[in-house]
Amino acid sequence: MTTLSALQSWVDQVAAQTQPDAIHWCTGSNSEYQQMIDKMLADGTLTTLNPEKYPNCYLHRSDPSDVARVEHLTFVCTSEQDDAGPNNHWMAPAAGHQRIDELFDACMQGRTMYVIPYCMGPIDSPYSRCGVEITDSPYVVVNMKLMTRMGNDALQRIEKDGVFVKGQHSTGDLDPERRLIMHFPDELSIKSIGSGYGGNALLGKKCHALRIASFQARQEGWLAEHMLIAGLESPDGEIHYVACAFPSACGKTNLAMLIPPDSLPGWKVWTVGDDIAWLHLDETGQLRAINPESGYFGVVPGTNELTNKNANDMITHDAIFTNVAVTDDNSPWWEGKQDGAPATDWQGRAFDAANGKAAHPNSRFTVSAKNNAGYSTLADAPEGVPISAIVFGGRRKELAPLVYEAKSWEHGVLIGAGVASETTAANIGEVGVVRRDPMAMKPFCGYNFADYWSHWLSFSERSDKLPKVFHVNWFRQNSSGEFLWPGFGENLRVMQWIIERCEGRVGANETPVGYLPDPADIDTTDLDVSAENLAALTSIDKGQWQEEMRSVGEYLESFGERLPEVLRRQQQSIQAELDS
Ligand code: GTP
Ligand code: SPV
Ligand code: MN
Repeated sequence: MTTLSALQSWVDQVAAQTQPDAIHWCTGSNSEYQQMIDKMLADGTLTTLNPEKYPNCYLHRSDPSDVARVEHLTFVCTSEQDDAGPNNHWMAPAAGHQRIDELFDACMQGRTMYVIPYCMGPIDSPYSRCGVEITDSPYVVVNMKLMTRMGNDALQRIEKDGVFVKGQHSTGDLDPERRLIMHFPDELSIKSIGSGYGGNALLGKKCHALRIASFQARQEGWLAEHMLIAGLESPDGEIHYVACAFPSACGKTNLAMLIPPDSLPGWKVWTVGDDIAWLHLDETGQLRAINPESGYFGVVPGTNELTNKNANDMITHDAIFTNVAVTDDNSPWWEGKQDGAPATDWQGRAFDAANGKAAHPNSRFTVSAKNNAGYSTLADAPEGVPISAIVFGGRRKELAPLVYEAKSWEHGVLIGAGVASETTAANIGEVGVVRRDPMAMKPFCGYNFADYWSHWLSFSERSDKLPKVFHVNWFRQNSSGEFLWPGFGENLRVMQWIIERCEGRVGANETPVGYLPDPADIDTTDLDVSAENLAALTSIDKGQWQEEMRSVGEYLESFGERLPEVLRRQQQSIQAELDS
């Protein structure tokens, strides 16, 4: 079914191993999508949602044990353990293959094997990279159709390029004891079994576009990052593009689709991407970004008309919902939805608050980017968009101010390396525990973080036009657990300050940890935040920061001799300044 013998022989080999009843090469057509949907409606994998209110929307209820990524079962298999680093679970490649291949043996008997050629990035972009996912899950096929450029066009490019990332996936028996996600960066290959969930199963996304791509990006001089890309259009029509790295379920989709508050007339926000950015220096030294994806796999809870109108609108048609609740008129329902009430919970049981939330906290929507009213016209541009600012962020009740700016690129890399955030339901495991999540890439960097930071640092040798670097925190709380900052659309006020800093139009207060805004420089027109809260949001607590910088120092040292000296010196000088 392909002229590329490397692809045909790999497909043959996987078929021989997994023994499917049939093999289907995906074309990416709309009729193929509908065929897959119909098949899943027939076997109960999907149900139809209210066709008047939610046309072409479907609900998938996953196995209750299969609702999130599984970092503890995710491995990077490099020949040397040090190359994967302390930030990854590691297995030697031969051992990794052996362990997972046992699970793949004959696992597709009675099933159809789907071959999905896909292109991450605009089909005609030099920055794009292709892959082929083999899967026995029609749910994966339809999600890949919504999320990537998939099918015949991608296959043509693969046949032309001659290179592709191999992704082998099966849902297996969904037993968490037989679930593994393995990456073989040297072979450009991924093997994943035992899960049908997004990041574990849609191999173009986290497995390819972050773990494998970050590994390739280091060798080739670019960056693959867990970042949204948004264009912020000011009333004079100028658009500044920003790339923002926040950990999973910490606000990327929401910021990428932001609707400005009424008190900031004339502003518009355009979505280029909501989860992943591939960043390259162009020949002038300008950093440019493409979004390798063409759809969204977003957190449902909290989405509504007020928090994220664009997302709320785009999921009213042609969307797949996973693990949400359902109302008695068969509409999807989730915590934070403004209307209706749950009749059935995410597991299909009659809703009972004693069982916990109605929708799973990590319930997700899948939609094509075409559904987004704010989709940027440049999202398909092969050359990507120029980046004015890089913004790191985390979910922190305490410590981190609303916004601060790095004093240099090197300082910015330290800020990124020191990002910490409360864990969320996007991964199976404890929620709400603060952990280091450098550049929001803790679960996604395909190699040793120490080498990754060296790679980041090397960009200042290659360009004198790098974007400014910032850190934001929308999640500060008071002692009663209330947010100090309203967040969502109001975050534009902070992004405005960031743009003004990039343009050199506004001053800032210098502190040892970075430049902070003067509260008077944040536009607070019609904003309901007390002067006291704003002061707390725009200042640092010296004692807490002394402790934080010590902890960042200890964390960095845990990477041993690979830690770049420049980063160590950055940390030490800030520590010394705080201690003086
Ligand atoms: P992934 O898809 O997991 O990578 O997550 P993401 O970074 O795109 O997170 P998303 O925008 O989906 O937000 C996750 C949760 O945080 C949702 O429940 C949002 O409603 C909530 N959230 C987003 N932005 C804000 C904010 O500014 N303030 C507050 N309080 N909550 C927010
Ligand atoms: C995340 O967990 O960061 C996500 C969802 O964006 S998943 O694609 O499952 O990784
Ligand atoms: Mn993500």
